[in-house]
Amino acid sequence: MKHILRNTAFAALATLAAAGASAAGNHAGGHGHDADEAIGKPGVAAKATRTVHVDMTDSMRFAPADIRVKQGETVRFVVKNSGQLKHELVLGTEKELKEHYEAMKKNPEMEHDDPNMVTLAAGKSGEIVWQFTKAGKVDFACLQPGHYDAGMKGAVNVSKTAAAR
Ligand SMILES: [Cu+2]
Repeated sequence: MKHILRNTAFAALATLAAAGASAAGNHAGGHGHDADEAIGKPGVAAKATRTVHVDMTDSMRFAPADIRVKQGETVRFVVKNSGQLKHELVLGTEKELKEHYEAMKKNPEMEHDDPNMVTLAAGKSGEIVWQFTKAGKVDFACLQPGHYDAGMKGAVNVSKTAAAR
């Protein structure tokens, strides 16, 4: 329930943020849900075929920033914040990440907690379990104000498998 409320709050903020630029809006085509599917879906931990460790630092970098997976694979990301600042890893399309980032800049206190992201205080670790259902590129970024601009981003390259074709 909490999760849904937060989502709704974010959607409202994102809409407000977008309103200035394009009053015509994004709602006509109902693109919101397509975008979610474009990057895959929340995974089931028991089905994870791989664990990928990702380190986040105050030099505004993810290590590794380039991750390769196979289509259909469920990956358990174990994310560690090795810095002194708050960092996060958010999976999304580049467009979604940019929109979300702009909304966060306007509302730095905004809290969010979705299956496609993990926000971590200094020294903390957390997990994302995600299934990559479509071949292509899934971006990820830290959306804390200033971090994305500083280059705190990366990509998951999802390769097509014979089985999934
Ligand atoms: Cu960061």
